[in-house]
Amino acid sequence: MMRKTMFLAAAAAAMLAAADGARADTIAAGDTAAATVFGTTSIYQIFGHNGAPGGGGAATDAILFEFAAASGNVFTFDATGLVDCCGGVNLNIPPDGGNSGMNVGGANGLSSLSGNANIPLVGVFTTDADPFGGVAPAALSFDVANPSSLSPLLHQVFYIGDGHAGEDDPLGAQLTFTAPTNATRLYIGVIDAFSFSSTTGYYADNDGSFAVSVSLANDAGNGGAVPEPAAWALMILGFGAAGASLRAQRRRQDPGEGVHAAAGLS
Ligand SMILES: [Ca+2]
Ligand SMILES: [Ca+2]
Repeated sequence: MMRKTMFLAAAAAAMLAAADGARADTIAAGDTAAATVFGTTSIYQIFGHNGAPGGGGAATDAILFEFAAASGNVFTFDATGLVDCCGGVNLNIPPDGGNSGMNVGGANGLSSLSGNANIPLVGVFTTDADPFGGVAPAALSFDVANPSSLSPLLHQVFYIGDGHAGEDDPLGAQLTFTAPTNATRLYIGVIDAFSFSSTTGYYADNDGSFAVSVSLANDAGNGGAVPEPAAWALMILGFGAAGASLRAQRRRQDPGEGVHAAAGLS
């Protein structure tokens, strides 16, 4: 009996660890950390959920950085490297994204994202609570040529690009991203979909990677804000509706890898 209990406890712990993704770095104010974001790294693949519900093969887990909740947590990024969209194509997409627009549907409780480039580096903030089944916040839209400093909402996927103002300009002003006060997690990854304009998916045919440097500073002293229970209650509301919507989307879309490859898209 004792052995069985211990085994079950160990198995549960292993499952919890696996659900958090392939990699989890802790980052403190004043620190800089490095990560490799592959073309296959779906921003939507968090807490063990499928990050490619639109099809096109399996994605890899979003890269996780954990940090202490506080007001004034400001992240900055430097990203370099190249990916490609669809196998057999030369690596030609920088962190700011490729030369056509996108309108990618959200998944797993995270918002959609649209903009005038495709497969850019993106991020999203969460708490330690899995957003799956919750109502995603409004979608953001970005313009590569007109980036701005942002204060994204929890679960609101946002454009990072190379982390600097202007298109493919590493000398451009550093962009700043202020985390929600109760956020404890930053995920980074890329974003993709069939034709860049449907339910997120089609990561498996991407090649290459971005080298990303992530820095955290706190501009509000040692804020030490406490996560708000009210936020948890809000996330629990509407679980059913969002789940039903996601299932409906999965049924409608999945044109298949062969169709996708022939189109030479996404
Ligand atoms: Ca840029
Ligand atoms: Ca792709």
